[in-house]
Amino acid sequence: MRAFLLFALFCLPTLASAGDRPTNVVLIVSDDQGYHDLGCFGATDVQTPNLDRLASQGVRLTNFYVAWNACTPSRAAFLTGRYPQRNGTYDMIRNDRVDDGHLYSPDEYAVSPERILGTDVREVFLANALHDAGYSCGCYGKWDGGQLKRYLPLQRGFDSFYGFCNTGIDYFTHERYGVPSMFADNQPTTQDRGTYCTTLFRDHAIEFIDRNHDKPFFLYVPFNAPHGASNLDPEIRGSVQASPEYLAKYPAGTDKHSERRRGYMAAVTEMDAAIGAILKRLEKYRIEDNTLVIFFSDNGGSGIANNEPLQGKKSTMWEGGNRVPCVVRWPGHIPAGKVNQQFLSSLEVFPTVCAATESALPKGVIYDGFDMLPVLQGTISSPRTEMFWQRRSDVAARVGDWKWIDSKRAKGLYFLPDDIGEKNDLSAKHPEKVEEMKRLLAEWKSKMEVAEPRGPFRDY
Ligand SMILES: [Ca+2]
Repeated sequence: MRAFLLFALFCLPTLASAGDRPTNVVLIVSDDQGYHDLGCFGATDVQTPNLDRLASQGVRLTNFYVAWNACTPSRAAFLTGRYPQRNGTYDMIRNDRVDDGHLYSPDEYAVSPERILGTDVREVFLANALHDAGYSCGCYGKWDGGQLKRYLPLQRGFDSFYGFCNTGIDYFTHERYGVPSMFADNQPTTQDRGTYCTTLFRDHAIEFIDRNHDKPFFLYVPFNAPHGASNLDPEIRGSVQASPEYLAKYPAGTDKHSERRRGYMAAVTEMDAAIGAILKRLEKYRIEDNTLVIFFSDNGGSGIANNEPLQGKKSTMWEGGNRVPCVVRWPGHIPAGKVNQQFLSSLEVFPTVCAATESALPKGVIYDGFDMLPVLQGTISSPRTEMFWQRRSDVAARVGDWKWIDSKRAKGLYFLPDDIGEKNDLSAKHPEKVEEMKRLLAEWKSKMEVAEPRGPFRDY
C-alpha cells in the first residue's frame, strides 16, 4: 500500500485532478485545416482568437501527424488508437461517382459504399473505454465512420449524437451531393435544414456540457469546417460556406480564388468562435481546470488552405498531407504557452486520454501510440521514433528525422531538420538510408497483418 501511495504521489501531475473532480475530456477536430491557418501557427490573414488563447494556455505541437492524409481513415485511427492498416479502415468510405457529377437516386444510394460500409464493429472506440469508466460521452459533428446503425456513435460508446455520418455535406442543406445526411442519435433528421451546421454542432456541444457538467464527460466535437462543401452545384462545390456574419469579417475577393479563400477564412473564424463558446461554457461551470482539451486538424489543408512552410496538401504524402496543427490544454498538468517540437501523432490520443482520465486501456487490443502527457510536460523525450503511411500504392515513412516518400505525386528522401519543406531530395546521396526505409516499411506492413486475440482485421 505504501509503495502504491508513493507511486501515486510521484505520478500525481499525470493523473486526474486532485480531490473528487475527475478529468473531463473535450476533443475538437477541424477538417482539412491548413498547418498555417491558425494565428498561433503563424497565420496573419485568418482570425482564430479562441484557438490562439487555447494555445497560450496550453502547448502547441508543431511536429504532430495524423495516420492518413484524408478524412475517414484518419478519424478511425485516432478514435481506435490504431493504424488504419491495423483497424481495417484503410481507405475512404465514399461514393466516388460524385466526382463525375453523378446524383445518386435513393435506391442507388441505399446500396452504395458510403451507405453500407463502416469501421469494423469489433473495434473498440475511445468512447467505449470512457463509457466503461463511467463517463458520459457526446459526439456532435462529422462522424464519418459509417451510416448503418451498427456503425453509429451510439453503438460506439457515445450516449448522444448529432451530426452526419458520411464524409462531407453542404453546410446549410446538410445534404451530401443531394442526399439528406443529418442524424440525431440513431435516426436521420431534416428538422434543422437551413441552419449553418457549425452553429448546430456548437449548440449541441454546449447543451451536452449543461447536462453533464457535474459528472465526468467526454465531449467529441469533429467540425466539418473548413472542408469544401459537398454540393453538385458548380458554384458551391469545392467552396467553403460561411454565414453572412462571418463572411463580412473579410474583404470581398477580387477573383474566384481570393473569394474562395475568403469563404474558407470565414468558416475557420466561425468554427473558432464556436470553440470559444464551448470553452466559455467550461468556465461557466468552473471546470476548465479539470478538463483536458485537445485540438487538431484531421489531415492537411486542401485547395485554398495554407500549409506553409510544408509542401503538399491533403491526400499527398508530403508533410502538408499528414502533419497538422495541434493544441493541448490541461491547466496545472501541462505548462502554458509552450511550443513542443517532439515527434508525436494522433495515435497517441487514445492512450493519453485513458491515462488522463484514469480509464483502463482496453485489454487484448494492440495500440500504436502511447500516453504523451510526460512528453507534453517536458519530463521525457517522445518515445515515437517512426511512423508509416500507406494509401493504396502510395507509401511514406518517417524514421527519426528522416522522411522517405514513394508515391504518385511525391517521391524522395528528405532530412526534415534542414528541409521541412521537402525540397532537397537526398535519395541519390544516401541510398543506404532509402534501403533502410524500405526495409522498415516492409517490417511495419508485416506487423499490421499480425493477429491479435480478436484475429487479423484486414482479412476479416
Ligand atoms: Ca479531412
